[in-house]
Amino acid sequence: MTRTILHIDMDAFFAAIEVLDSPSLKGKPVIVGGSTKRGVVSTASYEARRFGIHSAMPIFQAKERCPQGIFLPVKKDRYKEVSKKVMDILRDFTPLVEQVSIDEAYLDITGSEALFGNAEEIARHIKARIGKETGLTCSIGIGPNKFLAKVASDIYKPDGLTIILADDVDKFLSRLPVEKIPGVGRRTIKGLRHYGIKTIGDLKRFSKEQLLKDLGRFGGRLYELAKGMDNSPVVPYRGVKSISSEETLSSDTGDLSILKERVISHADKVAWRLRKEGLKGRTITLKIKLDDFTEMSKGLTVRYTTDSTKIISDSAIKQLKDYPLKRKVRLIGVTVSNLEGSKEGSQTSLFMAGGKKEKERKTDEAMDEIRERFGGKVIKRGRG
Ligand code: TTP
Ligand code: MG
Repeated sequence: MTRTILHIDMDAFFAAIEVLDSPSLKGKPVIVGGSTKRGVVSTASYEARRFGIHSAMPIFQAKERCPQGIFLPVKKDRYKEVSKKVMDILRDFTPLVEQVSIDEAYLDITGSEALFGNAEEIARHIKARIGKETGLTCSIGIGPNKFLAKVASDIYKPDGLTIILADDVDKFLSRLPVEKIPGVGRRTIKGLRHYGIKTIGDLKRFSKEQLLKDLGRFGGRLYELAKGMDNSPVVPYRGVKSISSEETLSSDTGDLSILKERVISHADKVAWRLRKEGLKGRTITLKIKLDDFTEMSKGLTVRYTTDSTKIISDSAIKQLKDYPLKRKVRLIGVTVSNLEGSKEGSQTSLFMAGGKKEKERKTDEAMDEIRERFGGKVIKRGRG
């Protein structure tokens, strides 16, 4: 089956956030990195890169190359907060989002095209939303697999959008230096140079047996990548312990009917992701942050693992009703934890067979189908 994979990589991520938070830095060489004597550069703005500054370079060297540079310490928590916002936006397009670093993710949008337009339209849509909601730019690559999508996203940066069509794979790869292959480190490059291999095109002159013999298993992988082949799946929620959805409300409110509606919407999103991933959870937690920034999150453990929209939203609403709201709410969300795979025939499947629960499952399935066909925006669940 042909797949459509997107690879998204934020531009000069840490530095771009620093510029966002201090607009006077715009257009200046900004270098973010360890502030100790032996610190290294985490990243640099594109202006600073013109001085030859790059990630992992010692700070003292960066200072020599660019004495007028603005050197800032790493604010990891702030970058994580923005990263979360970006990943949440991506998950609005498909639950098949695999985050691979703080600023990078793969999306499998095979089959999502009917919802949001073709791959290019989806990518433009994503860029627009990230721009609007975070103020940052990203680069996106589109290809028939993860490897090609990743290669594509690196071709044009910043604010790039590059598509590798199946017919153009050879053309794209033949001139690409081998170091652009993810996982190819200095040692492999040295080994490849030994055989006069500099580009991916050069790799293709060698047989699979030869590469396997000289480079071991990685040689076999290189042989496939050189042909543009990569079957590795997009694996969302790798080892995750919970799935959640939350939002900072556009204005603080104490209105229970508004809060209830938001809880249902977040419960629905979480349940949808669980179902798409073949996961079920036992603990449902309502998270609330009040306007004085105090936070409360209460969990409720249900008897059987579930992925049902109704059970999750009912439980979260119960927690909302039980909570004495003394102030206005600033943030609200729902988390499901205590997860297990639903395909292993858990107790729930027995419990679900027949009766009311069966009806709920059918409603969920019907809703998922509609959502897949027409997009998440068109269906809103009624209040349960
Ligand atoms: P990258 O995506 O590699 O770099 P970047 O986002 O700064 O720039 P580009 O536009 O080329 O994508 O890494 C993401 C963030 O991870 C980066 O902003 C800082 C951090 N990082 C380090 O802390 N150390 C490193 O060696 C690298 C490569 C990145
Ligand atoms: Mg980046």
